[in-house]
Amino acid sequence: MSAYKPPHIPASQITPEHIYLKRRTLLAGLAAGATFAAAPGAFAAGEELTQGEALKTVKGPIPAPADRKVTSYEDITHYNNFYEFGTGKEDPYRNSGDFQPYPWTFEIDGMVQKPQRVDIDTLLTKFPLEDRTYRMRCVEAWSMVIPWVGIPLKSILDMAEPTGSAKYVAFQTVVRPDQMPSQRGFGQPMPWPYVEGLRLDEANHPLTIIAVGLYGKTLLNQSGAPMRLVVPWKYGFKGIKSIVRMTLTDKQPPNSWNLLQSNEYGFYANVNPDVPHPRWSQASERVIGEGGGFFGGERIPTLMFNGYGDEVASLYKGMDLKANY
Ligand SMILES: Nc1nc2c(c(=O)[nH]1)N[C@H]1C(S)=C(S)[C@@H](COP(=O)(O)O)O[C@H]1N2
Ligand SMILES: [Mo]
Repeated sequence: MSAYKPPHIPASQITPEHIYLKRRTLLAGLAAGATFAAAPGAFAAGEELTQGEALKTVKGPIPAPADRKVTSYEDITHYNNFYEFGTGKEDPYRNSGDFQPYPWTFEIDGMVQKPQRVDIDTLLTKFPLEDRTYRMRCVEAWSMVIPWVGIPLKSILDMAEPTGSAKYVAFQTVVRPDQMPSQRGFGQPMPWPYVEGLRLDEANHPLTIIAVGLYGKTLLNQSGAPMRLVVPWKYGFKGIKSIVRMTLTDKQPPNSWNLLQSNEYGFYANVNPDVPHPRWSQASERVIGEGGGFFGGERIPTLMFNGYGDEVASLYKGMDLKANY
């Protein structure tokens, strides 16, 4: 069951239509003397996807939150948590310049009928890229509204045909000490790889996506290029970045923040204003970019399940949400 099987069609033989068309446009632009040379690495070989490239997206099934302003691209890409590049909020954008997100492949393995290695180009070819504007609530009590571009995680997992015994999905971030400064040397902030997990019904929920972009463009390194998890009713640390492995399993997978501080960070991590963090209240949140820039920010009340209770509360019927924090 764990035997590696290559995908049926080598991904290198496929150019997704929306990428193909854009490449043609870019190449035509180049021929016409346009100034793409300014973009770092963009289309140097005329082949690879790169960060911040325009994607063709379709309207997603979930309306954007009506009560909130979408956070600026500047704030979304300059205020991040991505400890592989440092623990400061601006470290990920400052220190991620060496990271090469393309080409990229990831594995789907474990309790599946068809374990496989998938090329990200295959994902971009196979599925419509949906606009999904979600609230994003970090466990540190700050929040944004992010216009993700993504694919339902269920569509991706189903390619591998999970077996009846699979109950959870375990996720892993890439380990590349040569490209991720906090993965080398002394004083590393946490053990690598960063790992996360979901119950299979959470993973299959229609709100759960793998994001491949935001603001209609491929992800920048600091946001988890080229693909990261987004589970909008959970604290941000569940949204594991730069994923290289998804393993279907029958055991609850470990997750990095729980391994680090199990009394402060649980497996479920559902946004819940009534369950305080041991060191601070979760009843309200600081809105990044509103009235105070990065470090100030208007405070608003935090919503149960981050405002997605109508969609997801039934997943936790009968569960003690204080014990399962
Ligand atoms: N691999 C990895 N994934 C990660 C993190 C990290 O440090 N490493 N930080 C998490 C935390 S705590 C949050 S709040 C979100 C932040 O996502 P953003 O920077 O895109 O807002 O990413 C999550 N995913
Ligand atoms: Mo977070």
